[in-house]
Amino acid sequence: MTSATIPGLDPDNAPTRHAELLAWVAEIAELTQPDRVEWSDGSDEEWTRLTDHLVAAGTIVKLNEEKKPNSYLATSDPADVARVESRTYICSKNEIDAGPTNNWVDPTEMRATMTELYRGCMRGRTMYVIPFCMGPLGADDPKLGVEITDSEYVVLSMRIMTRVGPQVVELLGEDRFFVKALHSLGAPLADGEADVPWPCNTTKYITHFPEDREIWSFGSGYGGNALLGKKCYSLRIASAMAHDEGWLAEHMLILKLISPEEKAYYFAAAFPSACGKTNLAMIQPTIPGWRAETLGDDIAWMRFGDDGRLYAVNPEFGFFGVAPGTNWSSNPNAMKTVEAGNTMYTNVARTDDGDIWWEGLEGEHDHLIDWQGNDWTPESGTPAAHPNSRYCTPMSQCPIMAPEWDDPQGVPISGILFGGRRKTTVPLVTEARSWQHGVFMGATVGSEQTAAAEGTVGTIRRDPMAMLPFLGYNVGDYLQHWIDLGKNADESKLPKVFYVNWFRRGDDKRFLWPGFGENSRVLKWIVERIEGTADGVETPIGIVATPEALDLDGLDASPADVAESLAVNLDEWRGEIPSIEEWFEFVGEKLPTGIADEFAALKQRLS
Ligand code: GTP
Ligand code: SPV
Ligand code: MN
Repeated sequence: MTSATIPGLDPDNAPTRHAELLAWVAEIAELTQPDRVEWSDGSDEEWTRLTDHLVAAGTIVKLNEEKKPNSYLATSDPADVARVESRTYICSKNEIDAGPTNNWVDPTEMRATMTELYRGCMRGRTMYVIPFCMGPLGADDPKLGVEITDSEYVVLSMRIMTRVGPQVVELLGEDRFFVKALHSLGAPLADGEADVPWPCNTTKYITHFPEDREIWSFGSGYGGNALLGKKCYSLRIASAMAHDEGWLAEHMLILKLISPEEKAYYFAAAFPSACGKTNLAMIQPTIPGWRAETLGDDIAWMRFGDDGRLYAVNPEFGFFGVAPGTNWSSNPNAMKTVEAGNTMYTNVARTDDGDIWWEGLEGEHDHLIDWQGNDWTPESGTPAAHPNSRYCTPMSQCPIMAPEWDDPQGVPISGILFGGRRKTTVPLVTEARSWQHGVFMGATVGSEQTAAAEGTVGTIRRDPMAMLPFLGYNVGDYLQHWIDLGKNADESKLPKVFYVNWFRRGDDKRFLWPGFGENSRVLKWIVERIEGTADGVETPIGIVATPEALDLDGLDASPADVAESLAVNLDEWRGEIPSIEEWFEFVGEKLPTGIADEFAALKQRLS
């Protein structure tokens, strides 16, 4: 088919006069050969039409309207359940600009390979064009994008996760810059061929062209592989933009903590995937008089304001949260958010009365339909929900959203927290001695692998600032960028940096620290350090809280466990040195001098 004959492609049918956008849409339609082209408007009518379509196709089921209003459960192909880091590429012009942590292919070669994959790949399907905005619509320089996709599930999820609709088209105007984000399931249908519930392709590419600010994704319909506003744009492409323009795009939650004196403190915290960001973002403090509100659970864009402070905004519009482990006691605010309805669940289990269930959720069931569509009983011996099953839900439904969550100004950050999932070695909370020491802490974050990506669960890997899978450029340049931002700032206005670990374990594998709402006790200590009122003990690794300095009133944990959670075991830390050494050797020649200096000083203090 030529453009003249693909229904919906006629520019007169388009809601925009943006010449570059219209030309790109025509080029992709001619390449991918969809049956029709449709411009997504994010309307309720579109939501109803596409959910009806996917119910008929068997991709999603409608949940019990009384229990989960306007909500659906999608179950994916068992081979398409998480981000695929081994198939994720940063195709910068020069290999050094992507390396050493990213997969790299020459951009010309990659474009040629993927163009052949895209040729005819939307046959039998509808090509949707989704204009979207990351961050508040009222920003001076709104960050726009357009995703082209042949997945209705992606259209529905993008409506939840990003700002879409006529206001975005208006912002695009006739010539405003936008990120081109091309996505295909890679599953064309021959004439009369029946579709499968979760079309995808065994060949997958999640490709970024950082200099061109472009994303090409092929073969997966899941999460960060397919909802291109999220990790692809807001972290990989945005981190490259931020490096060029002097700001930061980070894998961080944004939290507001309000003291009994009604003073508000904003924190940003980076933990690797499935290591507790959503839970901390929605924390329900257990200590009397303290309250928390949230601004974001996964991504923060931060830049210095005119007053010299670092301000953060959340580019997202929804939560794509890990389901297992979420419940009314661990995260009541997430539960209230999803219970409000309008939620797309993926790969959780379904109850006989059309509700959902996952491991860790309250309620016992003799029978379920598991995430793969099989009958499940407590004797099955397999998880009913996939460990990386997720809920996708509008942020506006969260009962503790901070009123300023949609403010383009952002919020001034008082503290930055880094953390990972470590059974040993890393204490509950450590304060950095300086900005540069904090950058060193972030640069050496280690964490046990989780189910959020393919790989062996439990293996420790270094994950700088929890950005290892999300860096759009060279990690050495990235760490230098962090150091430079601190050098050029007024140190007294910089956020203080802390390293936390909620996951330390005792001999019998039990968690030493109860975590979740009790983490407010750690946040209180952090606030008091910022105010200069709490004690900490100088150790070779930084300033560590003492049990006496933490508010442990009413805590259900043994004093011995708390002490062990805070212990700095010098032998364990000496044992870290070879693995940090190995990591820095891998980072290579671009490792900043400032980081090497911090490492030398740490080794000195440990010797
Ligand atoms: P992504 O969305 O993949 O980026 O993950 P995330 O960092 O938002 O992680 P999330 O908050 O969803 O938590 C992941 C898992 O860690 C869940 O199973 C939680 O129950 C568990 N978890 C979160 N906070 C704590 C904590 O303080 N202590 C313990 N023991 N587990 C926690
Ligand atoms: C993560 O893996 O860090 C996520 C989920 O937040 S995804 O959007 O799939 O990247
Ligand atoms: Mn994440």
